Amino acid sequence: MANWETVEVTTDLLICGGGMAAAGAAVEAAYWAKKNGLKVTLVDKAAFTRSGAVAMGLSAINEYIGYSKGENTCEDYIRYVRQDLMGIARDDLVYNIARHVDSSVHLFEKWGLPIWTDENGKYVREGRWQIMINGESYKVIVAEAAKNAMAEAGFDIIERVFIVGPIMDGDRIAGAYGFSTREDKFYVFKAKAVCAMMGGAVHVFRPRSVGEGLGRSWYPPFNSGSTACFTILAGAEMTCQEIRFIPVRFKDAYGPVGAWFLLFKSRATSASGGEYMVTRKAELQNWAPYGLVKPIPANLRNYLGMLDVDAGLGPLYMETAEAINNIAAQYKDDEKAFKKKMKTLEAEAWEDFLDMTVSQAILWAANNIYPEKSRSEIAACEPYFIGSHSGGSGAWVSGPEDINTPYKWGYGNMTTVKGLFSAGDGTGASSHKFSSGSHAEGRYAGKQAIRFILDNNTQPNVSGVDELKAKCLKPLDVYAANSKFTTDPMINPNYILPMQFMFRLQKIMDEYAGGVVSAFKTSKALCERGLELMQMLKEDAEKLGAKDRYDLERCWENYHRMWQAEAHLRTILFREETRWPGYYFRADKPKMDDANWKVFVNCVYKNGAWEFCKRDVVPLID
Ligand code: SFD
Ligand code: AMP
Repeated sequence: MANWETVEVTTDLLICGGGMAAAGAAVEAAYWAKKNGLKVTLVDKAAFTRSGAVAMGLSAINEYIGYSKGENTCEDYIRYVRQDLMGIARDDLVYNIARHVDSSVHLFEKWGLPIWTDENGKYVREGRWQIMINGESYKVIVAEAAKNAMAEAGFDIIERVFIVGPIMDGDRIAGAYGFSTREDKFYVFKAKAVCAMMGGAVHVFRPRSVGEGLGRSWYPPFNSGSTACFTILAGAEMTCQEIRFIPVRFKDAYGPVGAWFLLFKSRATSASGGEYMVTRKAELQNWAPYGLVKPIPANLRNYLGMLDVDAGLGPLYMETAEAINNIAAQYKDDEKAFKKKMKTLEAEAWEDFLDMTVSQAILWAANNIYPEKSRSEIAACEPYFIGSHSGGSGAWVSGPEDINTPYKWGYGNMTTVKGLFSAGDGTGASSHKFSSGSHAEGRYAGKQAIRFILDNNTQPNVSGVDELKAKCLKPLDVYAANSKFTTDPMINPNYILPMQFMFRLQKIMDEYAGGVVSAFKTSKALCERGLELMQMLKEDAEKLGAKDRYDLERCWENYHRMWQAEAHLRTILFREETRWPGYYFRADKPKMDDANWKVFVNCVYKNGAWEFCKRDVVPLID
């Protein structure tokens, strides 16, 4: 076996991940742990200051209720989220995040995040729920506050350690294991409670960017399904594993569209200029009642555009020039004011991308696109698993302790596994939390985890460390034992390299589970065949080979993606209807079936087998 040092860390609360949810958990847990003589440890596979989905920055905060300012109510937010997910959302979780999210945003501002304000000092709204920020350094600011809170309490943040999986003591979480991505060190973390907050999953499906732009995606490629895999293998019940998110983005560099639709009030059209949201409006009747309210659910907005593409009317375009000129036209009687407004709008258009998707600004420049002069192509992306945006997949967690909800088993945001908590992209059926809601949910989960520890203040038993180490380092051993058998170590019948493994996984998902190549359509027969191929891939996962530490990380990332993929395929197969056209279409069950399927589909992986069940959707309010 590879000769790596074993490092043991014993703590009370282990926070796995260092993104928005984990930063929230750290701030809150550090406070409550210090007060109660407990210890918190945070582990991130990257550098905390610039890790996760907000690494590059963001240009908006997408969940800000503004209830203390009388702008909106949390009840309105519940209705908005439920509607956007075609009726399938946990009101209790959405409400809990909504009632805490404004305070996270106010903290961000206190910590130094510049939020746009108007002449009266009011936050500038992008849309009803979103506010504009100068957010290039958003993550740096939020991480710094968490670092300070942890340092003041005397707690450690361990960076560049990749979490591979959970350690269990019977039905209770006992910790996690992983390895350093910089040194030859295997890590065992022993903890009384664990927060799994390692983000969503990208590159489970084949991306549109292959070869020429391999790795480019809208959501970060380094969010590789670790939270889903961790919670599944710990035995936690999972929910909404069929709800992937397909965003429409500026084509090829994946620049977000929210500012264009909401702030600039832009139209999206097909090549001949038809506005699909208008020309295809009648289609929305087929998805009533969800298709008939405002805002129209994100998947249905996608779907209408996809119908145009299927009919050969593409490419689709964002009418950027029209939108900018429409706004500036208000100043048309004053040439100087008109020019000034045009300059401001151009600057805002570029900053939107420079704040969060720099590559889109580069692509515009490379393609001679002047947003004020010409329109720009948009397209539906490959699917992502992201419980915090407009998807819904994640762990099934307990509702808040003070709310009358049927989904409750003790500690808010605890999974069905004792002591295992999650938030952000890790929790399901509570979409539209985004960066701010993930932070607020993380804070809540961190506090609840400390509460759990105070009530269960014993160190669970950790055994089998040598076996875990052997399992963790096995890809290095497999490679070392076999790589000399062929003249080119890239080609070897005794192992599979992580890149090839990922390509195989992505091909299965793309072609059988409704990815880009199959125009987001699948069926029972396709899912079943996909699962046969997945089974063989799973067998080959035992033969993953890593030539170095870097490759070892890639092996485990793809292993994590594989579990997310399997949960997804199986859940699509179980739900015999099409509920989210525009995300995926079950071609053999092309209609929504509220009578049988207005339910959560949940699954659990137990004793080597998957179990599925339906759980009622119980609204908190009308
Ligand atoms: O334009 C391991 N998001 C947006 N949210 C907003 O509020 N406004 C926006 O403008 C947003 N837009 C947007 C967004 C994201 C991206 C990439 C773009 C644009 C281009 C969404 C938010 O970013 C998102 O909701 C939250 O960040 C989710 O938080 P969280 O904590 O669930 O995930 P994370 O922040 O990605 O952090 C994950 C962490 O886990 C670490 N990690 N650590 C150890 N071991 C492992 N095995 C690990 N695997 C992962 C990561 O390093 C990271 O620290 S727009 O589209 O709407
Ligand atoms: P996006 O850039 O697509 O991630 O969107 C940012 C925010 O704007 C999210 O809250 C979206 O749900 C919302 N949004 C984007 N486009 C639209 C639209 N056409 N109508 C309503 N809301 C939208």
